[in-house]
Amino acid sequence: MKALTTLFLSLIFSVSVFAANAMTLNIDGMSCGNCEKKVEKACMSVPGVKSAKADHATGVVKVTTDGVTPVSEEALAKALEKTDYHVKK
Ligand SMILES: [Cu+2]
Repeated sequence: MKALTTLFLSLIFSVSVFAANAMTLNIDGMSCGNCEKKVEKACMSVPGVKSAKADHATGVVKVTTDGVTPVSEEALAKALEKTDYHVKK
């Protein structure tokens, strides 16, 4: 019974950690695939970011992190400030 409880708790924990590893940001100004690449590159330059997938049609970039390095929305916004795109507040 204890083993089952432990299994359950670790399952819930891993799910919540997984959720914390994904971030979605709304980006202003993307209009084509080239913009997507620039946004993705800027996000990837932030330490701890594992992947970035931008979509200009929805104006969204989905970022996943390595789950070890804390990645703040501020750090991503700062990296994007260097491009022509900005995080929608
Ligand atoms: Cu473009």
